Amino acid sequence: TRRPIRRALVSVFDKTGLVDLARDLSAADVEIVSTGSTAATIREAGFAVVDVAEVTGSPEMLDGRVKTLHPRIHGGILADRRLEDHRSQLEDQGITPFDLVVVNLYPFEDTVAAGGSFDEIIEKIDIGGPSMVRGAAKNFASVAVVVDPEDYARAGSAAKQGGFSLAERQELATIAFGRTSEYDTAISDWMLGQLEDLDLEDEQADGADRAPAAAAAGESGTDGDSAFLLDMDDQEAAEAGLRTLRYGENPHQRARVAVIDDENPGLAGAEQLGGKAMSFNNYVDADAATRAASDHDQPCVVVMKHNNPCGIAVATADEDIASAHARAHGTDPLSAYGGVIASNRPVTLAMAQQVKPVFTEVILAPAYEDEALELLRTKKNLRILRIDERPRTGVEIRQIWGGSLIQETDSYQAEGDDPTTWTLAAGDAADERTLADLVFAWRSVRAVKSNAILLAKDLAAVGIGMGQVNRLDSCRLAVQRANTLGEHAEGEQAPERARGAVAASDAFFPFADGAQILIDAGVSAIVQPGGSIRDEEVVEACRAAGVTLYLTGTRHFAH
Ligand code: 93A
Repeated sequence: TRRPIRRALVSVFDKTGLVDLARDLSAADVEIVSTGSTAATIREAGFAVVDVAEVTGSPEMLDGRVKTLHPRIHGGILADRRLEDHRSQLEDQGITPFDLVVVNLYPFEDTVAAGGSFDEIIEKIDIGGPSMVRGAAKNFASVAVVVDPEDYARAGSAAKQGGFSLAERQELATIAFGRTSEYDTAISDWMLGQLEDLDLEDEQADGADRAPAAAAAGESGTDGDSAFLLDMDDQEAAEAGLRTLRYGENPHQRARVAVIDDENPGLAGAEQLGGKAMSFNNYVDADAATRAASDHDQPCVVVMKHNNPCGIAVATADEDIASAHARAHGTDPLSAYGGVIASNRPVTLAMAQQVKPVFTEVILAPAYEDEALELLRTKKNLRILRIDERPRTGVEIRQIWGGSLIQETDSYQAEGDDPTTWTLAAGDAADERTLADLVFAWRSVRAVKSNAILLAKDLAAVGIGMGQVNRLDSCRLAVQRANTLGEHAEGEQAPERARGAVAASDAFFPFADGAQILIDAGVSAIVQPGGSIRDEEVVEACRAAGVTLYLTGTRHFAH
C-alpha cells in the first residue's frame, strides 16, 4: 500500500524545518513545486524547486490571494490514481499528479492573539492552503498530506523509503482535517466577536473592555460555593448541563447558563432557529418578555428592554397577532430598537414583515409560520427562539448573600386579580371598553419594575413609568412618556396619549399626589390595590375629577 513519493507540493508560511525537508526530498529525487517565498527559501538553500506559477502558467496574483487555486494544482491533488479514468484525464490535460502535499497555513490565530488590526487579520484567512490540505486529505488513497512541521522528518524518511502506507496517509489526513476544522473555528469565533463588538457599539457601550474572561478569573470575588460552576472546563460543564456564554452581564464577567431539564427546556434550552448565540442579557430580557406575554390569555406581544417592557399589547380574537405587535411597537417605537420581542401566539408572516425593519436582538414565540421564519432568517443577527407555552405557576429562587429567597411565582393568581372582585371606589362603573383596558393594564403592570404605573388605551400600553424610587415620579414618567413617545411625523407634535387612557398602579398610592398627576393628564379610569391610610384622599381626588377608580386589594410588586 506504500505510494512512492515522486512529486511534492510544498507551501508553508512557517519555514521552520523547511530546508531540512527540501534536503530529504531532493535526496530522494522528489520534484518539489512551491509557492513564492517557500520556493525562494528552498532555492537559496541550494535545492531544485519549480515555481507554482510555472506549473499553472499564471502568475501569483491579488497580493498572493490567488497562487495555488488552479486546476493544474488541484487536479494534481484530487485525482484518484486508482481510477484509470482520472489518470487519463490528467494525461489529456498534461497534469502531473502530486504524491505529497506539505502546507502550513497563514497564522490566523497568532495574528488575532498578537492584536493585529482588522485588515491584517482578514488577510491572514488562508484560502488556498486549506483547499490544498482538504483536497489532499480527502484523496488520502493517493496523496499524503503534512500540516505540522513536527511531521516533516517523517515525510523525509518516507520519501527515501518508498512512501507512506495507506494507514499512514489516512492518519495524516485525519490530522489535516483536524487542523482545518480548528482553523475555521478560530475564524468563526473571531468573526462572531466582531459582530458582538458591533452590537456593543450600537448600544454605545462605553468602551467596554473585552479582555478575555480568563483574565478576570481568580481575581474576582466569586461566591466560593458556586465558583466551581464557572471554573470547571467546558466539557465538564456541558456534561453538567451548563452552556458557556461568551460573557456575563458585562464582558469582564465569565458566565454560563444551566439547562435543568432537557424534557422541559423552557427558555434555557429553547430551540434556536436562527441568529447568533444568546448572550447573558438576552436571556434576562427574553425571560422577562416571555413571562409578561404569558400573563395574558389573549394573543399578546411584548417588547422588552433592560428587563422592563417598552411595549405591550394584546390582539382581539379576530385579529392577527401582527396587530398586537404593531400596537406593542407603537407604545414606544424609540426604545423598541434593540429590543427582545415575545409573542404568546405563532408568528405570522404579517408580524414578521413588521418586525423585519426593526433592529431586534431576540424574538421568541411558540411557533412560526414557514414564510415568517424564512423572512426573519434573512436578518442574520436576529436570534429566533421557539419556546413552549410558559407555565403560569412555579417557584422562583433569587440569590442573596449567604442564601436564597424562595417564593411562588407571581402570575395573577390572587383573588384581587379577578375583575369581578374589584371595588368601585369612585366615579361611574367602567363601560365595556374601558373595563377591557383596565383589565389589560392590570395584567400588564406586573411586568414593570416597581414603582410601576402603566397607562393603556385600546388594549395597548401607551405610557409606562418604571423603576422609580417614589410613585410620584413613576406617574410623571408614565404621563411624560405617553405624551412624547407616540408615533408621529417628523416636525409634528407627539400625540397626547395620556388623555382618555386608563392607568394601573402596581401598589397603592401612599398620597393623592401621584393619582392627581394622572388625573391632571386626563386619564379616565384608574385601577390600583388600595390599602393606604390615605386611600380616602385618593378616592376624593378621583371623585372630584369624575375619574373611575377601582381597588383590587391585591398588589404586584416586581423588585
Ligand atoms: O492567499 S491564499 O489563500 N491563496 C492561495 O492561493 C494560496 N496558496 C497557498 N494563500 C495561499 N497559500 C498559503 O500561502 C499557504 O497555506 C501558505 O501558508 C502560504 C505560503 O506562501 P509563500 O510560499 O509565498 O510564503
